Parts: sequence; structure tokens; C-alpha cells
Amino acid sequence: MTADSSKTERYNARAAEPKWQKAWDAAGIYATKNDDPRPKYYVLEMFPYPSGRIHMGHVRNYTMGDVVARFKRAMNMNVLHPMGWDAFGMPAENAAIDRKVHPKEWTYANIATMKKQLQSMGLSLDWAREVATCDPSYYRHQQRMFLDFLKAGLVAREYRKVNWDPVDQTVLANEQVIDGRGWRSGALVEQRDLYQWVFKISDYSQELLEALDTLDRWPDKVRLMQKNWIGRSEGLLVRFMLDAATTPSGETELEIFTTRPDTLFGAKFMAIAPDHPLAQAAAAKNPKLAAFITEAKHLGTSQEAIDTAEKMGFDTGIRAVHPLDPNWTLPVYVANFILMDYGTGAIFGCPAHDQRDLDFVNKYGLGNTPVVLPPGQDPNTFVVTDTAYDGDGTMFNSKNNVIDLNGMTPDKAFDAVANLLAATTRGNRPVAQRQVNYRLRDWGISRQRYWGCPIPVIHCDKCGVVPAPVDTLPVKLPDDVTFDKPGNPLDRHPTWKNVKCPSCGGDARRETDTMDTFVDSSWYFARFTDPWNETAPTTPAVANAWMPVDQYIGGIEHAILHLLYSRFFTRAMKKTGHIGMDEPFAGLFTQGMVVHETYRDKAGQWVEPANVTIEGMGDTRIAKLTATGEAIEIGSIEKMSKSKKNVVDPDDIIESYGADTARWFMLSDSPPERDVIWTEEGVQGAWRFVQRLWRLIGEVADVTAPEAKPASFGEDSLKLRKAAHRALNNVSDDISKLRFNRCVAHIYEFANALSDSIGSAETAPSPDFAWSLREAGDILVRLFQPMMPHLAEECWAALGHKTLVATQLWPEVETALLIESSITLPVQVNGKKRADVTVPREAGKDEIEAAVLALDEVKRALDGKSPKKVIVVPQRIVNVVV
Ligand code: ANZ
Ligand code: ZN
Repeated sequence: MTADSSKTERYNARAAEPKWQKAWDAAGIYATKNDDPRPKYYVLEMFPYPSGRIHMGHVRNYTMGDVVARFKRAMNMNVLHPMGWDAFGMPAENAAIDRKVHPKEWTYANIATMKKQLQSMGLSLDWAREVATCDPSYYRHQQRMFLDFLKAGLVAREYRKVNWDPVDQTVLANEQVIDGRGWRSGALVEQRDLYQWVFKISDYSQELLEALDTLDRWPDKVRLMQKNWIGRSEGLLVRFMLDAATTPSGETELEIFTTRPDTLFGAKFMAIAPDHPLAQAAAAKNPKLAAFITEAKHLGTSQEAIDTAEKMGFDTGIRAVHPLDPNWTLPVYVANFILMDYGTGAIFGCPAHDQRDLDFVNKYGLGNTPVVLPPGQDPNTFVVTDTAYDGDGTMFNSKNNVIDLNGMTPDKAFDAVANLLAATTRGNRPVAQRQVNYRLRDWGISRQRYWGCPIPVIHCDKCGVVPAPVDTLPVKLPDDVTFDKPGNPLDRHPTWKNVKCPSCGGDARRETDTMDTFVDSSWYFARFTDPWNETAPTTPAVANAWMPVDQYIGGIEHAILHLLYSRFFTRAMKKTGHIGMDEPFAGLFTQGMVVHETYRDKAGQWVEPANVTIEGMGDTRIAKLTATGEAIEIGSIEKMSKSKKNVVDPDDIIESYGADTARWFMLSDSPPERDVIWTEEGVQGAWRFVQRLWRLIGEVADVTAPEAKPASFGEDSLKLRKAAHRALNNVSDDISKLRFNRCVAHIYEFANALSDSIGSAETAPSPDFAWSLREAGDILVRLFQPMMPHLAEECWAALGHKTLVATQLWPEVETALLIESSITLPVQVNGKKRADVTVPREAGKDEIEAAVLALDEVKRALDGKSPKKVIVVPQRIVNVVV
């Protein structure tokens, strides 16, 4: 068979892609109906922040979701695959400050650009359901839910620490504090306590923890990260009496939280948070201590800042009495690594068994006494110097006339101490009580910023906090705001905040805090189920029919906060009647990043890949600046980022190669959970494969085949049909498991088989072979349709079909064709495995025996003799007895 030259024309993605996008649009095939009776499937990719342009990470994420959506549609399911915009946030305000464009204008312009880019990718999205979280038609419902949550006791106002910039007189977000200083003013940041709105997520700590076990289609690592974040620990609250002679009047005791009461005999000091009341009391008469406390507060409020700072302490002079020994006192330090909002904001330090405590005593010369002996160590010689021992072992050095812990395991000792101190009273109260603590804090949602969802409450001097009446929602952001001064534009707006109190009618003020943007993204998946409902956030019956999301896909960077907040929010929505389930995401997949080589010029400046020409291959590759020929240094492979300029613009790729090539390459190179290295060579390889498929289908299209399926097939036909159905079976299996790179490999293999078949065919193929070729062509196109939808349509049309391949059902696999024609059996000689033998599946005992005796390994073992016996266990094993 020879290829018809008219079909060897190049596939022109630039012409074909927009054409098919229009055809899909015109046919409305991605618009999903809520009353479709077929089984539902909800696939969702994390929606983008409209930063300006899409990046390769988006391309990867959305391609994967699109493959799933297209596959499930072909499985005859009613697929929901929506898209929207996580559109509030600081970058819009920064743009307003830097470039004098209004956040709203900037955001909507970015949405328009990015929507066009996404559309050019050929994603099968239901754009009729598009939402932008910055739109009053979205955030009004969020305000309504805030009020519902408030009524249900899920919202509170709490004193919370914020980063305060004393020069700009404004609250800073954690990311605006750089090395302890305000990002604009450069002033040392202070911690301030402000009333903040919080969601009571901590009421759900235990439930959020336990339900992780039910999320069996989530990656284990994400579940573990959430578990650690919730941070359940079982410990003991212990009251230490204070030595009156050393203690400011009014203070008598210090309560601490510990998870290791077993180590009490190793205690060397007490430490309290800088804002612990006892620290404040002690500082009142001690200016040096007061200065230390002020200094410690400059760390800012982020956990990271606190964890990485050098451990520092200040001896208050106060002495605490050891609860197991009235004659033993411990110095009380104020220390920068103790947090006020965990446990009681106070600890006893046991340096031998806690690294932070050890670092601390080594700095202040307080020494250490080990009390847990690691297995195999000698109690007379074991010492701790720089590394604390936090493992299991046997208690020692832990005995006095009150209690003897020696020889116990730490667990046993924990119980012994807990029981004794719980039964001991001081001032009529037990010295200790057991307590379960969670690291998870309530979710502070107040932000002192403009570009966010206004918190719908009103402050009245007479009535206090009054909810905005529901019929006044949305509380809309004013458009006329200024960004010329630091601080919250809503605060200094001349009129916006002045309102009448809904309760007493007197003068009152609107809340000027807006919500954390994580609130916006905690329920958008529910909104997509019925974005047309103007009177309520959801239509519960509809939301319950669609939810949970069957497959959620996004980056691992959202493994903790976004997912945890969404899990909480779903529960809160359930409590307030907006939805009927606890868990929003039944299946979760976290895709890897897109990485790329980095390039630097002679001056050490980063250079964009687009300006670099690579010559040579492998180790001899060299890079040159395309414009001047200047030598460029090829650096390490890193996550694509603007700072290293190692970004490739999806638009450029789509423009030069087409969206299908970009999609194919994204899926092909590595398992989807791993990073993918973007290379020009790789993209070119994908592009060549696109062209090859186009030629191959062109050759199939040239074949005239009978309409009806032939009654029997010759050997060549069967071989091809087996390859087709094997590929079909494998791709189906791997797509449903999101193993896209393996799907790609199966399609390559099948394309090779098809191409071999065509090559070996007669000039005038038999009817059954022609039919098989056609069948193979049809299957091939439908197999790659989810990955390369435009090329698939073009090929489908070339094959003479009048339908859209995007609407075709998945081909049915003929299972009879999957049965392998040969079988491989292990061969033993005297019970020891020596070789394998491959025989036709239907081979009889004699045929198998002959094949086995012909094996070199067996001949060698027989050494010219004939075997005593050959035992053939059909389909299992062959044993030769010599
Ligand atoms: C004595 C001790 C001995 C501790 C030892 C540990 C090891 P998790 O597991 O995270 O709950 N701690 C308690 N409150 C703290 C606070 N507000 N700021 C900083 N650290 C605090 O950790 C509990 C342990 O963290 C507690 O147990 C306490 O130190 C410390 F060998 O008490 B431990
Ligand atoms: Zn009032």
C-alpha cells in the first residue's frame, strides 16, 4: 500500500484547533445539565488566581482534568467540569499601588486574558458555570453563609496577634514581613493584639482528624500532612507552685502543658511565652526584661519565623517548685520559642530529651540530666551533649521518696506521674489533669485589606456587633477607593463605613475587615453545582446530587490549608443547611510541577529559554544567546519561576506547535504525580508524533473497507485487532487510574503496530484486513481524543465520520482478543528453577515437553541422558526429573 500524497500534508494545528473549538461550542457539547439522568461524575481542577497569564503548571493541571472529563463523558456519564477564578487577593491591590490601576479593572482584564488562553487549550469546560469570587453575585452568598455560621456559633471574635507596622500604621500579612521588617517601611514589625473574626474550625479538630481515614482516594502523604497540621497530642496540665519570695505579688502558680510528664526528673528550667501574664507581671518591675519581651515580639507572628529564630531567654528571677519534690526549685525564663496560643503558653524544659530545650540550656549553661536510657546503653556512662534523645527506652535517674519511675517504659511512667499528680491536691485542686491538645487553631479570617469579601457586620456603640440584615446583602465593596496611603482603603473611605444601626437606628460603622481569600475557595466547588441560584449559595438537592467532587486535581502546595478549610467549610455548610455531606472531595490527586533548565549570561543574569539556542546533544550541549551568539551557561533544573526566568509561555508553545502537542507532552514524559522537565526536544518529539498520527490515519482513510464486520479474520487481521483491543483495554485501565504517561506509552505502541500492519499489507488488502484497519483507526482516534481532542476531530473527519469524536462513546473491548496466544511457564530441573519456556497457549503436554527438552539449560542438566520424568502442570509449571 502506498500513501496517498494528498494525505501526507502536514497537520495544521493553528487552523484546526480554533475550528474544532468553534464546532464544540456551536454544538454545546460541554454544557452540563443538572437534570441529566445518567450517572454523575464531577471532576474539578483547583481554580486559578487571575494573575495575568496562565503558566505551564496550569496547562499540566487542566490537561489532566480534561482527560478525565473527556474519558468519563465517553463512558456515558453526566460530567461536571467547571472553571472559575479565585479572584480576590493582595496582588490586585499591589497592582493598584504600583501601577495605579483599580484592583477590579486589573482582575477582570486578567480574567479575560486567561480565559482566552484556557479556551485555546481546547479544554472541555462548561463555561456557563464560570464564577469569579470577586463578583458580588458570588460573594453575596458567602456573606450570607458568614451570617448563618455566626448564628450557628461557628464564628467568633477573638483577640489575635497581628503584625503591626509602626511606621505605616497598618497591619501586615505574614508575607509582608521580611526578616522581621515591614516590606514597605522597613520598620521593625511589632505584634499587636486586635479583635479578629475567626471560624471555629478547632471545634472540628477531632472530627477532621478521624474522617481522614475515610478518604481512601487521597494520597497518603496529604492525609499525613493534614494529620500533623491538626496535631493531636495527649498530655498533662501541671500546676507548678511559685516560690513566694521570688514572685511578683498576686502570682502564686504556673500551669504548663506537657506531653512528657515522664521526664519530670530531668527538668532544668521553666519557660513562658513573652506575652504570658506572668512575664508581663515580672516585666513591670524589670525594664531589662520588658526590653527583652519587646525584642522577642519583633519576630512577627508566623510559625516559620518562630521556628527558625535563635533560641533566646531571659531569667525572670522567679523560682518554681518541682511538683514531685518541694525542696527542688527551677528558674523561670521568658523564652522566644514559647507560643502563647498553644497549651498554656508555659513549659517545663527537659533538655536531655527535647532538642529545643537542649539548645537552650547549652546556651545558658543550665546542664541536663537524662532520665530515659536508650536501649543497649550503660546508665553509668550515657550522656547527652548536643543531640537530645527523644526515643523510647527505660526510665532511670527518676526516683525519690514520693515516686519511683526507674525501670519503667516512658509510657508507664507517664501514667504513673499523671495518676499521682491527679490525686495530689494543692489549694483544693488537683496538681495535674490529663488534656488532649490540638495544634489546629481557629481560623482567623479578618484581613485589613480592600480587595476581599466584606465581612457583613455593623458595629454600634449601643448594640455592639450587629449582623447586616440578610436583605441588605451583598455588602458591596465601594469602587471609589484610594491606594496612595498605607493601610486599609475601606477604613479611610469617607462615607462607606457610615451606616445606621439595623437594631437601634443610631449611627453605626461597618466592619472594614474583609475575609481571608481562603474563604472564597472553600465552597466554590459547591457553587458550581448551581451557579444560577440568585437567592441562596446552593440549591441543596442539586449540590447533594453532584457532590462530593469525584476527582479533585491540584498542586501539593494546597495539601494543608485549602483542603482543610474546605473540609471544615463543608461541615459548616451542612450544619447551616446548605449541603448534605461532610467531605467535599472523594478523590484527590496532586500533580507534580513543571520544571525547566536555567540559563545565565556572562554577567550572571538569568536568561529566558525563549532567547536561548541549544546546540548539540547530551553532554555536548551548549547554549548561546540567540540574538548575539554569546555563550550562555546551562544551570540546574528548577521549578519554572519568574525569578529565574526559566519559564516557557504556554501561548508561545500553542502558537508554534498547537495545544494538542503541549497537552501530549505534558502527559507523556513522567508520571503525573512527579515533576515533568519541559524541554524543547520533548515538545518537538510530541509534535512529530502528532504529525505521524495524522499521516497514519490518512493512510487508513485511503482504505476502502466493507461496512459489515467480516465473519472471520485472517492472521494479519487478528494480529492487528489484538493490538487495538489490547491498547484499548490498557488505556481504559490507566486513564481511570490517572496514569496518563502509561496511556501515552500504550498509544505509541499501538500506533507502531498499526503502522507495521499497513507497511506489510498487500496493495489490495482483503476485506477482513481492510475492515480491521478501519477498526484500528477508529479505536486509535478515540483513544487519543481525551489527550489531543483537536487532532482527534480532524482525524475522525478524515476517516469519513460526520459526528464529533468528542461525543462518541468509548469503544467496547472484545475480551476474546485480549487472551494472549502464547504462555510462559517456569521450568524446574529436580525442583530448582532453571529456565522459562514460551509455548502456544493451547499447546498440549507433548508439545510443551518437546519445547522444554530443547532448552539449552535443560540439555545441560541432562548431560546427554534422557529424563526420568517430565511433569507438566498445565498453565503453571514444568518439572524435569533427572
Ligand atoms: C516537657 C517535655 C519534655 C516536652 C520532653 C517535650 C519533650 P506537642 O507534641 O506539639 O503537643 N510545649 C508545650 N506548650 C508549648 C508552647 N506553648 N510553646 C512551645 N512549646 C510548648 O508538644 C508538646 C510539648 O511541646 C510539650 O511537652 C512542651 O514540652 C512543649 F522531653 O514538656 B514538653
Ligand atoms: Zn444599635
